Amino acid sequence: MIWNEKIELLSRDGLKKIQTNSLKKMLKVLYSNSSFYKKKIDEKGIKISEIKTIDDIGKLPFTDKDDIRDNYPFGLFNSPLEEIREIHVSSGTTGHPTVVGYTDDDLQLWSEVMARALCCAGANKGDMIQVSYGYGLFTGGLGLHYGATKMGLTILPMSSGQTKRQLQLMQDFKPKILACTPSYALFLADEAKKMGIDPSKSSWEIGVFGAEPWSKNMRDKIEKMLGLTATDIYGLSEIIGPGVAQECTYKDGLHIFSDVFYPEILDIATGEAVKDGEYGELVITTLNKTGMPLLRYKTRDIVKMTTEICKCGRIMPRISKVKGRTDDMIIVRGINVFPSQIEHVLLNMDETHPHYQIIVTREDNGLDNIEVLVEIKQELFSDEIKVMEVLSSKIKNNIQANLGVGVKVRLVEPATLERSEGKSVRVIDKRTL
Ligand code: DLL
Repeated sequence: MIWNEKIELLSRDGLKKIQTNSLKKMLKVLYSNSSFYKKKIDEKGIKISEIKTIDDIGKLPFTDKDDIRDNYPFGLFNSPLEEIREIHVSSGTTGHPTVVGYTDDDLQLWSEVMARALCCAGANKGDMIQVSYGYGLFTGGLGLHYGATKMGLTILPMSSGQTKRQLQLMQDFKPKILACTPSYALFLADEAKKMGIDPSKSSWEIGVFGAEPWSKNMRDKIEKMLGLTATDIYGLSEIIGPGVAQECTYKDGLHIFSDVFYPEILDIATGEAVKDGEYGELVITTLNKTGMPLLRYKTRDIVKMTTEICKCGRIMPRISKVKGRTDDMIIVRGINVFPSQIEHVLLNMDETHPHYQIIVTREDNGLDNIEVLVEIKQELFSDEIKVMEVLSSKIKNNIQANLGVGVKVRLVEPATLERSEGKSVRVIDKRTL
């Protein structure tokens, strides 16, 4: 089922008209309302009247995560605070987290794109969905919830965690759709086996998995273990949350809802548009948002895009699975982690040097682990295990409090971690993604 046939099956020309009109309208609002964007556009030496069609978008300035962080907390909001109905927060690089605000209209828009996404994944009105993304400041839980409400699904708002209960209620209520991170889906399968439940006989027929990178191999494994069709959902808080792009049941790329999120794929070195089918950084302009509209937002996600029409009939272009990032962000258990956050913690402690290394591994059950190797100061290094244990748990607690995800800490003697003359290797990611 296609949720919005008028838009999703619209001709290329029709789509272009909508994109052009929305961009022009948004530019007018931004230029008169937002001192941040007025300054950026003026600095670029361009007049908004020069933007005649969506194809002129390349003349406009970029926005990046630093702009959001530098204007913490509400500096990029383009509506008065009393019109902001909901706020979400995701991890920033250091210090400030990334804050995003939604007006009533934005929440409607989010529900609309999420309803499209759920239909794309194969959901039908009246199906039951188990939402096992975290509810709260993370956009996963509520984003899925809004779309499912709009579509008319029956919602089991589990949030993340409570794995035994998730499995128990799956058996009792028989939901057809499971929405969670792919790593949690694997974990659910493993835990089911431990409870004596055959996961391949689960009631779930459709998976809506995303928020972290996952490979085709991982898809095969999940599908086999849980006996369902696993589709990929992509999104980021800055743009709206989940619902930016979604795979249909042909599983051949994610349809990006480009009437509202205009995508460009740019060469990482030159910033120029790449050809159809070549990898580059995904840059998105939100064409209709009011709470925190963003112009040419650099997602730092590396994807390729095709405009070939999909077998499902949808005209919207498709992006590939995310191949990597242009920065050093890693995603562990659905939580975004920047090495600089760990550095920040270590620099604030007297006992440690800011020399560290992060090792990320994936267990057979699909769960990711972070181990942080930390150099401590010579004078504090002790032969007494107890002393070392106290220190290591202090570091561990500080890092966990900052990252919001559990880590292991291994203390190492000063000057044992390899120094580099160039970019130091902070992260060793042993996962096959
Ligand atoms: O992860 C929103 C989301 C929730 C998407 C639920 C899908 C499902 P953030 O926490 O802001 O938002 O993290 C955004 O996560 O820039 C990508 O690097 C990564 N990411 C999101 N979806 C995928 C995916 C949510 N399907 C960052 N594949 C993005 C690979 C993904 N990476």
